[in-house]
Amino acid sequence: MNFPLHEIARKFSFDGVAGDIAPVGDGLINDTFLVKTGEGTPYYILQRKNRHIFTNVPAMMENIHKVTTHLKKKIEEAGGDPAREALTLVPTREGRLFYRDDEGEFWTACLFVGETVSYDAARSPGLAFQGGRGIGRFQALLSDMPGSLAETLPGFHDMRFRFKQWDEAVAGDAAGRKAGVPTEIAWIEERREEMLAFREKVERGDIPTRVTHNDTKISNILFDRAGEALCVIDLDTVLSGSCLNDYGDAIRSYANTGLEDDEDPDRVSLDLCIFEAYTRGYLSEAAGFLTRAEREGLAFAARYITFEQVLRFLMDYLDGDTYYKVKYPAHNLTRARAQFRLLRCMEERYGEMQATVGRLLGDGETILNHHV
Ligand code: GN1
Ligand code: MG
Repeated sequence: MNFPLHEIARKFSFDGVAGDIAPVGDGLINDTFLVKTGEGTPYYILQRKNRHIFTNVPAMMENIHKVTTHLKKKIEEAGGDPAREALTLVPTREGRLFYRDDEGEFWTACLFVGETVSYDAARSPGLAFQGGRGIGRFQALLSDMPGSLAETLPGFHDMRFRFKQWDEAVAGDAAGRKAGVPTEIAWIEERREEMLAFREKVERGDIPTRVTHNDTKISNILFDRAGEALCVIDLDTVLSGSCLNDYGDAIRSYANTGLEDDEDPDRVSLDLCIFEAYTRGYLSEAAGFLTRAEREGLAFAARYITFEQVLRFLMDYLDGDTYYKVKYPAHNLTRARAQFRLLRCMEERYGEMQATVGRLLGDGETILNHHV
């Protein structure tokens, strides 16, 4: 789609004049652009939010504003650099957190954090350690955020809700694709009970809810030139939820030896070395606040979120690709199959994952004896 990007950029209180505006990133939901300005003025990120998925953009932006305000306060108190270590929203010239164009599209902007590196795969344990540290710190800094967040994406990592959507998608068979994927549908059904059992721990309150990110793939964190985690980005999904989802989603992303949408599932497997490094980094910040139930749930959380992603990709395939952007007709099916391969590896190596977490926490037996 062609948007009048310069006209939209002028709605925001940018320093300098917008020059080159070009697409960046590989998000599956929004459209993201880098806005370059003249010499001596900062660059900006301009985004068109997907309003079919984010049905309440004003509430979402309020959530992000609350989170970034708190992060900046804490970073400043700790002697850090709030402009680089937390996202900075840039308001419109009228002082609003979003601009709504004549077509009803929602646009938002934030500062581009320069001199940083981002990755779409964690190829070294050092990087994985840093990523884990970054998310652990993000959660720790937000652990005393006052007030609450609006529930902008109801049921986001709630498997009961996901299964409700799933049942409707299978029954509706909107794209007429169901008959072609009986094996894949069985993958979901075979795991229904164990997944709901894990979700029940959150529903019962055994696992607490906290301020969490909910989309912790490696591309959503910026690293500095020295390789240290600097700034957590893409805050669209900041919500109140279990911190285990952030951990699990990160393992799904970091410890995959292949791509999320790998066309060759044989390239996909679980890298236990990366798993250990991420966990080590995460625990270096989070061990202090994790409850016993959370510690016990860490390894399974990786299976939970990977399963959720298999379900969501397959569901979108059945629905006729209405949610995720696709590059070819069977893209969502390819994604579901690649993520399923990762899930199978996690199931096979679950004992080792449990043992690793236990060893790192220094209470191996408790964790080892715990079965979901
Ligand atoms: C979506 O658009 P992006 O890449 O930030 C999705 C996540 C998925 C991810 C899979 C709001 O995130 O939940 O894990 O794709 N975001 C939403 O790559 O559904
Ligand atoms: Mg996202």
